[in-house]
Amino acid sequence: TRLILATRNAGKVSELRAILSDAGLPHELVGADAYPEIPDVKETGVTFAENALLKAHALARATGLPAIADDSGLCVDVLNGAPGIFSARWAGRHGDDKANLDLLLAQLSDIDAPHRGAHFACAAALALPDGTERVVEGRLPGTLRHTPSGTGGFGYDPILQPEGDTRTCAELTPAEKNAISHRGHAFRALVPFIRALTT
Ligand code: ITT
Ligand code: NA
Repeated sequence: TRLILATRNAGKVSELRAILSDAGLPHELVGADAYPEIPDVKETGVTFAENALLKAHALARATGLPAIADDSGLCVDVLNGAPGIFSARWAGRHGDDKANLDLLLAQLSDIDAPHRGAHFACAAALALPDGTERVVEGRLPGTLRHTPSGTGGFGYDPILQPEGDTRTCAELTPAEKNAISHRGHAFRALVPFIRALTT
């Protein structure tokens, strides 16, 4: 079976391919870029789960194939959960990882270590063309560094230090990150539903 990955974020696509192939799914995974004629859906939801479902339903309806999507972001304790669902456009331009990270660091420059708690959150959604849906969530708790470190991953990885580790997410190998990440947890929880509903 073909399974469409409803994302245009290259960092997510590579993580999802690894997570889903480690889970032994027999599906052929196709990125949304294989369907350039299908417009991106507006992320009008107010939660990660709502946005993930919006993206998955839009692509399932448009392609007639099962689709999976993720909506994810960084939730900072001292900012009451912001940037949250606005993580990809925190500095204004959608997907400008460097500007987003620089702005967040500037906003937190006066906050000292004990108050720099944060977590990555991910909602993983499956939608079928007939409207069937499943959505699950995962988290990665940690603290925020004052300066970026590491070159792996994407987005806010260079500043999030996972609980119990001394490195940032950008200093982990892809396999190490997937083992503990919000996206890893969420999609491993979605795998049984993918198996049951699409194979
Ligand atoms: P799609 O909507 O096409 O999937 P997107 O990048 O717009 O791609 P989101 O709306 O879910 O995706 O925004 C996610 C943002 O949250 C992303 O741009 C990063 O800034 C941040 N983020 C999510 N997961 C992350 C991770 O594993 N590591 C670092 N930053 C992450
Ligand atoms: Na989003």
